[in-house]
Amino acid sequence: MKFDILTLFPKMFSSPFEESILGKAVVKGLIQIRTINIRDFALDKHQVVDDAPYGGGQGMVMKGEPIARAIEWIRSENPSVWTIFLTPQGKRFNQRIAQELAGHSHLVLLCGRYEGIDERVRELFADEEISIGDYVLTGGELAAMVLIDAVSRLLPGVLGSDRSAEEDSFFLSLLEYPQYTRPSNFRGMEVPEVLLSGNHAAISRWRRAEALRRTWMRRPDLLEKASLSIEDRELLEEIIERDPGEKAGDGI
Ligand code: 4GX
Repeated sequence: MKFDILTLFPKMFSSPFEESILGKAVVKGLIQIRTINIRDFALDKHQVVDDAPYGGGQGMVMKGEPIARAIEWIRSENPSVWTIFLTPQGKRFNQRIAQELAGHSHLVLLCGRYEGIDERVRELFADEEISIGDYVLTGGELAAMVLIDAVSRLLPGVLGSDRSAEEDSFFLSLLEYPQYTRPSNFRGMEVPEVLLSGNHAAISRWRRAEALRRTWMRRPDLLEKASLSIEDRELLEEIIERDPGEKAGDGI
């Protein structure tokens, strides 16, 4: 998978893709990340990329021409790229969208700065607009990094084994169960006994019950969409009977 990032701050992207899992994916050639400085596509002597908004008001707006030329240059290499603008006005990013994007072979991510981008560039060039959440960043760069991280880990070979694709769709409906590692006693707190029992059926049941408990307490909205087995429903009923008052928003 190829990612082309259009930005005024290409240096922001160096270390996040040099470390750990994504760093290895780059070295293995599973992902290619290229930053493109929008300023290099400005035609004037001073390489101006922003200007005051028509109609007046605060701040600056990114000019259309440098961005248009940068995108046209990428499209001249590969006409079938998918172009994404990161903006709070976009559709909210989630695991389902990450999975959809993982099906593309080449994504272009446009990172806006200032008050935004000339509307005509959006109309002409955006295939999709995505927001990573309802808060305001100083620019689209961190949003692009979040998207690349979430998409890359879905690609074959990026996470050591071929786990997770399945676990991720699972994540869409339930929160994860709690994890423990050595020592078995940490600051006076014991690991739940069942995890030391070696009884794999009992461990699976306990983990499923804990996933259901956490989801009920913290993200009850997810349970409405989850496909639950008859055993799940029985476990959940027990959980709700035992802790009816502990649900998030009910006063913890
Ligand atoms: N999820 N920002 C973009 C500049 C901007 C404003 C309007 C286009 C239109 C954000 C987010 C985000 C801040 C990135 C404003 N560009 N991006 N930037 N939340 O807050 O993606």
